[in-house]
Formats: sequence, structure tokens, C-alpha cells
Amino acid sequence: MHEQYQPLEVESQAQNFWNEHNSFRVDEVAGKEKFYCLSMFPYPSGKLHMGHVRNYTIGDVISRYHRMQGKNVLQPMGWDAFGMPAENAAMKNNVAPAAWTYDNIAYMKSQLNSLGLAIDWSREVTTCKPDYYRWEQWLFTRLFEKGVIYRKNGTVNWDPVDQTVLANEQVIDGRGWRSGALIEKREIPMYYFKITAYAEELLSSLDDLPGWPEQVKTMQRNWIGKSRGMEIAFPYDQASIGEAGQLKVFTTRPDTLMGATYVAVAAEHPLATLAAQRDPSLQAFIDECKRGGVAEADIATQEKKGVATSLFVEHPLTGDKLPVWIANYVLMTYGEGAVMAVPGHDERDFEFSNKYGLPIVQVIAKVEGDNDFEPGTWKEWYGLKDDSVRTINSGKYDNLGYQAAFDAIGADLAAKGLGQQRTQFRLRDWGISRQRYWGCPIPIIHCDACGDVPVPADQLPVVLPEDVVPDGAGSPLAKMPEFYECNCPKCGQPAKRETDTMDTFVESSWYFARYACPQFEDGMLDKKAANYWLPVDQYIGGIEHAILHLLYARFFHKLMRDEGLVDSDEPFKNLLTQGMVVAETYYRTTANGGKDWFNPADVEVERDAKAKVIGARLKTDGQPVEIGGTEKMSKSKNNGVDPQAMIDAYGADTCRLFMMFASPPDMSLEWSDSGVEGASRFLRRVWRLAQAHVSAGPAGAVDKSVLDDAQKAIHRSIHLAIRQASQDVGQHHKFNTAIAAVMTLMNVLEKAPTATDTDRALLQEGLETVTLLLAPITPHICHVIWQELGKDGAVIDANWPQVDEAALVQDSLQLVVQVNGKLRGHIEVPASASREDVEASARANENVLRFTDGLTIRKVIVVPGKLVNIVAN
Ligand code: ANZ
Ligand code: ZN
Repeated sequence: MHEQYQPLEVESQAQNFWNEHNSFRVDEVAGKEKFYCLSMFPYPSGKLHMGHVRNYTIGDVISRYHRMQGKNVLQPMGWDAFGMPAENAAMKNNVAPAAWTYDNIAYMKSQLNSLGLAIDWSREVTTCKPDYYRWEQWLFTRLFEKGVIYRKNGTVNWDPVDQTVLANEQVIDGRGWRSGALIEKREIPMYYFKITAYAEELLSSLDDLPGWPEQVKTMQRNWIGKSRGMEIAFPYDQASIGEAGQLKVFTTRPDTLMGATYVAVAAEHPLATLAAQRDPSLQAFIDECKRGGVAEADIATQEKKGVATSLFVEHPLTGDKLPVWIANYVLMTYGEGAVMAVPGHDERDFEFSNKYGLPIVQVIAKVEGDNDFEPGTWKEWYGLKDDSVRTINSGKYDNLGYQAAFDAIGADLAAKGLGQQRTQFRLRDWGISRQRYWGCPIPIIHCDACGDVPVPADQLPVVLPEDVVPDGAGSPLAKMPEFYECNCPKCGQPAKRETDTMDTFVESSWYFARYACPQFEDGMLDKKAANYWLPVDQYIGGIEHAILHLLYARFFHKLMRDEGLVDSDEPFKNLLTQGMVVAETYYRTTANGGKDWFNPADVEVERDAKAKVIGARLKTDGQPVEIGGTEKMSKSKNNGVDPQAMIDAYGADTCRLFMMFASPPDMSLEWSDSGVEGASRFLRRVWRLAQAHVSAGPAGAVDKSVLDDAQKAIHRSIHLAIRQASQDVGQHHKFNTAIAAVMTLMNVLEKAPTATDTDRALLQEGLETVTLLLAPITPHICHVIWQELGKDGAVIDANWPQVDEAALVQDSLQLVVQVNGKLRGHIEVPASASREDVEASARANENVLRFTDGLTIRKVIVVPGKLVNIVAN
């Protein structure tokens, strides 16, 4: 054993051992408890960032811990390899996306290995490879035949200069990010997954996931957005519209119907089209609305705008004429694309009415007869769906609570055939067509005679050519006859292959299942293997995937279940969303008012005597820079720290220890050079103590019957650390406090005597314990120390240590003694001492006698096991 800790040597020794022994390769073992630990797989962007390192270290610690519990642990890894960045890089560097992607994968795989992750690489899945996406295409054709996938027109952002479809985030201020051209909305045919058919189940089975953070479940519930309400019909005013008909709206608040003062329709609504035919001046506004962003968040925050039409509808209960407006806040894709506007009680309608001088009528009031309506006070009543509010100004429906008003108005509407109860979901069907090259080809053939024909299973996969360099103008596949020319599988006539590819979220929706049987060639999943490993016992990833990825993966799991491929209902039993990695930011303001960001590695921080940061300077020119606060590590703020530099300098174990010690996994982790130094120092201490102990020769086992009091205390410290770490790691994933418990034990062991055989036996047990408790966190150093301690077998095959309850029992206790709340001394009492004995011993303490001299003792408070406080005056 080297005297000095040499991390690079230690780490390659441990990694070589694992490689030679295929240590992390697993198979299904009947009767052995399985544990499937999965971290979200990376996009192969080029190199790992700190967020990856944190994510994968957390997963690795959990995996290794469960292995030490004797379980059959699967920890796989793969690559979410399709997507836009590869196309952008390809255009910039003139290399094919495939070559770029495979290079990145090779490099990032070497980085993951240098972290010492306990991954079963025999199960590696790469989503851009035909052996993977073949099964995605197969499922697509099955679902298409079942009607779970269908084709309809969808709206996309069209760049008229680049002749290409852009994603929402590629449209900046209404212009294409590359061309700068004004973006148009276009209707093109696209394929949709009918996820809305699973909305109810996706919502209700969230209740079966106690191992998910409440926050994530709430986000999913809101995204699915189930609303109970009514569909209400407003008959056309025939005088102004010129024909019979009804305008339908969806409302969650039929109780406010008597406060409806106008109706508003979306720009795409048929009544808007009709109004523009009558009055062409409306067309400009309609076009403006159609140009706006498709993202819902934009619509919620944008300024409310509208135009009046010359059309009217009739109020379904009073017959009053209500004007029809066209408004930009009404979505064509929600409800009926039209709203009954109740400006007294709806925030958007209120803003709109104020702007355009439309009437505002209060129809809800507080019970206490406070009927003076002040604009804005509706906020207090809105959302009170109970009897604490009453209807007013509502004619025969006055003075009713929420439910009574809902029922009374609902009954009258139903009697007239103008209303019915309805449940509405916010969730939309999932459009998966992308006019991109680097994605999974949609397995459909268009035939003039037969229509859309799914590619038969024996002709799958539809292979994506890998040698293409896209030029940014339209989809390359649409320009490659050798790709799209084909014959119809049904009638044999010349036909055209679909050239769109799938949304890359499709690949990441089922990779977790394919890891169970990555080489299986007879189907999408090997049912036996899939049912052995699934569901995933612990899933770990970023909170940014709380909605889409997790919802799509849950949806796919149910699709695969309904296809007979898996038996379970949900894919991920427990979910851990790890916090962000943040770091300080530094900048200088440039002449034009912009900001130049400097990497923390290039900045020298100045501190005062109390280590408080008082300023910062750029290392290269010595001039001051501004401190911008801590932010998520990102390219835009230039505050990323390269994990590789750190692994090279300190070793992977230091990196892992720092990450796990700095904060609990679900909290944000602040980068700190001194924290890294501290982690490195600690590992050197562990090494040094082990080295000193081992070099003194072998030690025996502890004979508990011969321990003196001091030795008992050391033995107790060992088992206290085991108890603490077991609780923290096993139950709460609080690796930071588990590490703190090991540090406390190290402090004891470093001071422990080594004179006798018993002393040495105790130190041996202490060091073995430190090694076992740290093994999931810093596996390399623990691998080597374990061998040096003379243990048979590798530490990865060792069991997690057990608490010896007897060792925790204390013969005597130290109690704090206070007089009038001030610390005055300590007493030592037998653990079995009665309250009276403790009090007597405290009163007899010489300091107590001194501080109570001349006073009368009024009261003695005993907190068992902790302190005695004597109140005297
Ligand atoms: C009258 C009303 C009165 C409404 C009131 C709310 C409060 P959730 O809960 O999200 O389902 N709405 C309906 N269709 C819409 C569309 N296509 N675009 C924009 N808004 C639409 O929202 C349902 C409410 O959103 C409905 O209830 C309707 O406004 C509006 F005091 O009707 B409400
Ligand atoms: Zn045909």
C-alpha cells in the first residue's frame, strides 16, 4: 500500500478488476429480489456536464447500496441519440449527424467509465440504431392499425426562406432563427398519438405512485387538466347572422351564466370566418392572431386584444342579445374554441371588458350581503366553489351557493336542450411528425389507390440512411428518391414513403423497457425479462422532465401493456428528481450594455478575514469583475465547470464524494472549489489511517467481553455510524448526512489508541466499517482499502454492515448541568440511574454548589439522557 493516496492508480486498479470480472453484468435470477435502478439516459451532446455527473453518481450510489443489501441490481445506460443538435453540428462542421453522434457516444462512454459507474454495458441501448428503432416502428404500425395513431392536419411554424418547419423555440420574435424570415403558420398532415384516450387513466393512476414527489404529480395533474363543467349553446340571432344555428361554449362556471355580457370566439372559429366575409376589415386582426405563437404560455401572458363583429347570439336563459367578439385569448384547440365572457368573475374577460368598454355585471357575492361590487374584488370570490358565496343579479337564480346555482341553471339549460354536463381535458393528442432528417422514420407508405399503408413487419426496419449531411433547407429525405420511392405493400403499385421522422420523445418513452432485453430479436420486448425487471424501482433525473418525458413514458407503458408486452400499469415505482448544479457567475458590462460572462475558473475571488467574498478579479488582467450571483451551470452564463478537469486533477472518488456531501440529492448543489479540496483531504485521511494500520501488521476480531469503558465508547461510535448511515442512505437518500456520520467516526478512529491487540482489533472493525459505508459513494478507494485490510472477496460483493444493538447500549451517560439555564458543568451517571439519583448527583456537583450558594433551589428539571437544569434564586 502506497503511503500517499494516489487516486488515478487506485481508480484504474479498481476499474480493471470490475472489467475483468464483469462485475456489473446481471441476468434474471428467479427467487432473488431484483432492484432496477435507472438514471435518465443522456443526449450525446459531446461531453458530460456536471448535471450528468450528479445524476449518474446518485443512481450509482443507490445501485451499489442495494447490491450490498443482497439484491440483483440492474443499472443500465444508453443514448438518446436522435435530435436537432446533431443536425446543427452537421451543418456547422460538414459531418454527417450519425458520425458526429457515434463519436460523441464513444467519448462520453469513456467519461462515464472514468467515474466508476456500476453499469451493465452489455445492455447499452442507442436509439439511433436500427435494432432499437425497428421496434418503435413496429409498435407504430400496430397502433396505427388499432386507430391509436391517426393522421390529421396540424399547424406548424413555416420558414418561407429556408423552406422548412421550425420548432417553437426556433422562432424568435416571429422570425426564423437562421433566415430571419417572418414565420407563417401552415397546416400540414401529421401523425398523432391518441394520448387523450388515456387521459383519465394517466390522471387516476398518479394516485398509485406514493414513491413520486408530490410536486411532480401535481405538475402532471395540471398538465392533464381535467375540468368538470358544461357545454352551453347560445342560439344564433338570426337577424344579424342570417341563418339558424348555435354557438357552443365550454364553461366550468355555469353558475355565472347570468353574468355573461358577450361571447368571444377564436380567430380560427367558423363564426370569425363568417364575420370576416361580412366585414373584410376584420381579416387583418384574424391574420395577426393566426401568426402569433402556437405555445400556450405565450397566449396566457400576451396582451388581450379583440375586435367586435356585427354578429349577435341569444342568451340561452334570458334571450338577451349578446355581441360576438373575436379575441386573441380564446384558443381554438380548447373546449369549443369559444367562451361565454363573464367579466365580473373571470380575470381575462375582466381585462378585455375594461379595455373595450364592455359591460361588467356582478353575479357572485359574499354571503354577508356585501354587494358593492368593486372592480377587482372578484378575485376574492373567484374559485370559492361552496356556500360561502351567493348568486346575485341572477333573477330567479338569486341567493344560491355554488353547487345549487350550477344545478339550477344546468337543469333549466338541459330542459331547453341548450346545455349538458361535460368533462374537458386540457391534454391534447400528441403530434409526433417532424420534418427532420435525424430521427426515426415514420413507417408509412402513401399509395394513390390504398391510402396510408403501414410498412409490414417483415419489411421493418425502415432504415434511415446514415451518410447524409443536411443543409438546413427542408428535410433531406424528401429530396432523396432512393429513400422515398417504393412500391405499395398492398397493391404493389409505385408509391411514396413518408419522409417525416418521429419526435425524439418517442424513443425516450420506452428505452427503460428495452434495457430488460436489448438484444431480443423476436419482438419489441421479451415478456419474461421485461416482467422480471419492470417496473423500474428507482428512476432518477432532472425536474425539467417532470411533465412531458414522464407523461409520455407512462403513456407508452400503458400502450405496451395493452399490446400484451408488459403486465404492470406504471413504469417507475419511485422517482427522485435531482436538484440543479449551480455556480457563481461573473461578468463585465460591455460598451453596448450587454454582458461578458467569465468562467469561475478564470476568476480570483477576494475574501475578508471572515472568508466573506468582497470582490473578484479576472486572473488574466487582474481587473475587477462583477459578481452575478449563483445560477444553474449553463453555457449562456459561462459558469460551467468541466467534470473531466476535476476527475483528472482529483480522481473520480473525490468528485463523487463532493457531489454527495455538498447537499441532499433533491436540493440544488453549489459548486465550490474548497468543497472539492475538503473531499479530497478527507479521502487522504482515510487512506493514511488505513495505511498506518495495515503497515503495523494483521489485526484480529473484537472480543466484546474484554472491552474497557474507553474501548466500549469506540465500539459504540462504530455502530452509531452504521445506524445513522443505514437510515440516511436506505430510507431517505440523504447521502450528505450519512457521510457526516462516517466523518464523525473517522475523528474517533484517528484518536483511538493502538497499543493492545484489542485496540487494534477495534481499529480494524472501525476501518472496515468506514470502507463499507463509503463503498457506494467512493467505490475505488474502498475497493483497494478493503483488499489491504486483508478481506476475502471484493467490497462490491460484501454486505452492508449490521448494527450491533448491544454495542449502542451505554453503561454510563454524561449529562449537562445548568444553573438557571447557564452551563455549569457535567456529571457522569449510570445509564440505569433513577430521576432521584440524577438530581442528587447534580445537586452534589461542586460547581452547582458554588453557583447556588446563598440561593434557594426552587425547581430541578431533568431531561433524561441530556441535561439537568437547577432553578434557584
Ligand atoms: C365562464 C367563466 C366564468 C369561466 C368565470 C371562468 C370563470 P379550465 O378550468 O382551464 O378548464 N374557456 C373555455 N374555452 C376556452 C377557450 N377555447 N379558450 C380560452 N378560454 C376558454 O377553463 C375553463 C374556462 O376557460 C371556461 O369557464 C371558460 O371561461 C374558459 F367566472 O366560462 B369560463
Ligand atoms: Zn396500393
